Amino acid sequence: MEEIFKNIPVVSYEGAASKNKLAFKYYDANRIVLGKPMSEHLPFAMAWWHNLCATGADMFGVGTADKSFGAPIGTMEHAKAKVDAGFEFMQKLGIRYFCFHDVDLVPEAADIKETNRRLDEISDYILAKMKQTGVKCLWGTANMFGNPRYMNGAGSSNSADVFCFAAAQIKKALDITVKLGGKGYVFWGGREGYETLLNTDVALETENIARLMKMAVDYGRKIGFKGDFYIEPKPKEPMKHQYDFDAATAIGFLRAHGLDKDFKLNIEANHATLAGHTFEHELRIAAINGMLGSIDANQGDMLLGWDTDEFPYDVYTSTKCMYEVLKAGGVSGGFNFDAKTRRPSYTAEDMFYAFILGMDTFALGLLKAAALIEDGRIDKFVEQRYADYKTTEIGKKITSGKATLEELSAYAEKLGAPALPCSGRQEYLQSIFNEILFKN
Ligand code: XLS
Ligand code: NI
Ligand code: NI
Repeated sequence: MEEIFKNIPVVSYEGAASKNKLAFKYYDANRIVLGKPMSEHLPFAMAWWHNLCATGADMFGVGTADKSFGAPIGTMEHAKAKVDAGFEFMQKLGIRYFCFHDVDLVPEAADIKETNRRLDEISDYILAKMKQTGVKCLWGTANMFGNPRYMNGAGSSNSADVFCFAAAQIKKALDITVKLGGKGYVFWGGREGYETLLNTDVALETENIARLMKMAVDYGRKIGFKGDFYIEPKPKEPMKHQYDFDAATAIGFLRAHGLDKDFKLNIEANHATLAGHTFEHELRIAAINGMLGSIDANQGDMLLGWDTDEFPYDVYTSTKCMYEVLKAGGVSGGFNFDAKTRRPSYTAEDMFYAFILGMDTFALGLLKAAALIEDGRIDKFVEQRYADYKTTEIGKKITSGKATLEELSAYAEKLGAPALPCSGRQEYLQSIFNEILFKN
């Protein structure tokens, strides 16, 4: 088969001193960090939709990038050309996983039976490539937001026929995910949300979403899917009130509907900031609830305020992310670059530069997070800050869950007034962070 990215060699690690544009400066797959190779800490994935489909079109203009890969767009020949391009791309970068929506893989036909036949055909083709290359599937999902039928959402649609169509798409996307050995299956709420209460039954909509998810779990388990289902929280865009606003909201929803044993969360950096949170906050909330599943590794732009899906570049954030991930003992999923090159970065080389940037940003984050943990000062500070609950009788009583309000009230009366809590030392801790970030 003909090489598609002819001017691009296999990208390898050359170290921070290298000036080679097509080399990793920090991502050294075999380097051992805290007892594990970098590649195991960072199971990176390519998002089919951004990398192989998106051309840079936005609401003000058409695409700038040519993603035809030598085949006519909208044909099965093009679908296969994307597979060829994607596998060559992943191999050249040492990316070991991919993620997909059903409609990223094949052009949708007028009749779902024909779309499904196309999905069978393309998944055979992908499977053969996976066997040849060792590349794996991280997760699959169904696009239940693009087609006009989903104008009111999928599980949340007012139309039972649309609800059924969503069920059909999920069933097939699960079939393909299982066929490709995917580790996870994602529900991103898409248009599951609402614009105005004047026309919306929120109770019915959210219950129906849960019903659809429950059916997906039942079917998935029936066909042998052993992985995790994920909700990917996002607060806005496209809808004003998205039902999976953030990690805490999604966890509450999963628990309320008895879905928490089968589901974890897929946390996306850009969605976290849209929700008014930091990425690390969302990761921590997921982790402490046993729900940290997978990560959509990208970044937003605070000055724009929508889901800009940029490649990760901010090392402060990747360090804080990896700190959470290391503390949580890793992720069962991976790091999916749900990211696209900027519209003016439209060439094939830019696709590679983007992944090199993202992979190096996370490699640096991993190294710096490991250094923060090994340094230990921040951990120690946090431990001491809460020492009351480990060392004093009253503190221990509170955390044991045995204290009563009357007892604590009597204790407080005896105190007169408590001393101020110890200093939070934020600036001192931030200095440590900088010191470690910029130390060679
Ligand atoms: C959109 C989401 C989407 C999911 C998969 O904002 O990030 O790309 O990751 O449907
Ligand atoms: Ni997103
Ligand atoms: Ni995403």
